[in-house]
Amino acid sequence: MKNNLVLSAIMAFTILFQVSCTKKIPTDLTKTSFIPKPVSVVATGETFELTRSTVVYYQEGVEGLQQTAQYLTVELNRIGGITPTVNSTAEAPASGIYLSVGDHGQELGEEGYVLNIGKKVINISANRVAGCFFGIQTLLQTMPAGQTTALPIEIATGTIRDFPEFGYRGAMLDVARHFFSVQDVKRFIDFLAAYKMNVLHLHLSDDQGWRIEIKSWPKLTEIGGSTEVGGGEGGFYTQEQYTEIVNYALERNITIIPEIDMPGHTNAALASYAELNCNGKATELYTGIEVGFSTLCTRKEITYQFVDDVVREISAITPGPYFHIGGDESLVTPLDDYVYFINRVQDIVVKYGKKVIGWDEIAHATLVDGATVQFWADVNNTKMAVGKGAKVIMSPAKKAYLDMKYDSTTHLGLHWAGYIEVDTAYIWDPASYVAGITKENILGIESPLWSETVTNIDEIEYMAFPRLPGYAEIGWTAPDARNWDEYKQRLAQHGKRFEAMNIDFYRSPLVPWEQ
Ligand code: IFG
Repeated sequence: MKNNLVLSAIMAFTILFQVSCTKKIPTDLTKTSFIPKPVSVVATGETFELTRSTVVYYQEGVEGLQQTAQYLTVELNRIGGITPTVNSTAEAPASGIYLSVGDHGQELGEEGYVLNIGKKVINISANRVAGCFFGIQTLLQTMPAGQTTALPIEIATGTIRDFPEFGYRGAMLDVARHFFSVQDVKRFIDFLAAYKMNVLHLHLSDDQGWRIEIKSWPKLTEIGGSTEVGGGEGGFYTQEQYTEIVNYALERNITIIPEIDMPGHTNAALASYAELNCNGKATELYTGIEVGFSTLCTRKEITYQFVDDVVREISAITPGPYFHIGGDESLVTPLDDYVYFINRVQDIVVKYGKKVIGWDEIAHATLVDGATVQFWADVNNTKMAVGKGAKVIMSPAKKAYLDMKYDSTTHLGLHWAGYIEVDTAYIWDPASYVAGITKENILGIESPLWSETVTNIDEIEYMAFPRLPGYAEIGWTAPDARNWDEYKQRLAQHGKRFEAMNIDFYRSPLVPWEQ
């Protein structure tokens, strides 16, 4: 009997010893594969234990901080199945997770943060609530990506001080060539939030589809929203659904920028209203992928009533400061008509309180104060725009177009701008990409995903991952702190995160994905 007891004790101890050895307790915060790479990470070699009793506190009297604390609890529930209490507090708690806002100096700016992980208290503090949100994204990357039942979640202690290189870090989703549901757009927003991007540009209209309800011009969606590339059923967002997307993005510190592309890329509108055509005849709906064949009638007054109504209605439900007027590939609009049109449309956008963004071709017009051009292909347009006082969003097709194939074997995407493997997408610096366009001229970076060949969320994921985190890092991390050989090791660690989020990503052979 005695021997059995001794044997059982030895077995129990052995199992306990093995378990404690296999569950590596993290103590070196600098070993975490953060993307974007933070400005500074200092480890203090201990461990914070996140348990069912961990409380989330937020500094009382700071607008928006409670919502950010709620966001954190939703994420903690997704990861660890815990439902932390959320409490406001006048001062720092002795334990738990604590969000606070204070004066951390000019260097941290509007989006920087300090993440202090102590043994008992994790404090995320910033000049603004947005900084706390981005600090949460960093904290989440110290935890398992997917659902874990192994509590406590152990987090290595230390201090991270961080702030972004550019204030505009975004992606564009073309919902016109192929339509994507509100749910799909929200999932795309989740991807942007996870990597500290803060802009989603929605390409809401094109030759193949009109995707946003305009109450004063109902046929834009009744007819213009009724199909898509390939002849599918298309679709559109009601203004209520658009507002749902805007609010979902706002909760994640993401600004929605609506684009109505004009005067070219307008066949869906021209098919919806005969009077918008110079010959007074509605065009046929178009489901191919050619570009440059359509134009609004730039010398008809009804065109400007149309634009005024569209800009007014969309601006009224867009809290963000920008309205994107497109302006690309107006190949059948005579230049003087194009310039006349762009000049008038800019005034309409300003009238409704928004700042103008346009593709780089709008540089041919007289740019209003505060106008921004989105560089995609023409260096001379972009330099002309800077010469007229405009800022630049860097979206070089050769580097940043998410619809470009990875290589010649990629079954989705186009390759007119070249193949963009994960290294090509990462190894470039927006501030030196175009001679004469410097950091001072640049608002930031945006990676457009055009959807001629992309038809559903799985295909969106395949084209966006793993390149999107690289664009997020280019927008956040200083160029001298970025290096492909070092980055790819961190990216490899995020493969597990992509899997945990059920992201159908391209397993590039250039990345040493962790098995
Ligand atoms: N260029 C067109 C897009 C799209 C794209 C596909 C811009 C600004 C090629 N315009 O990029 O509408 O067709 O890669």
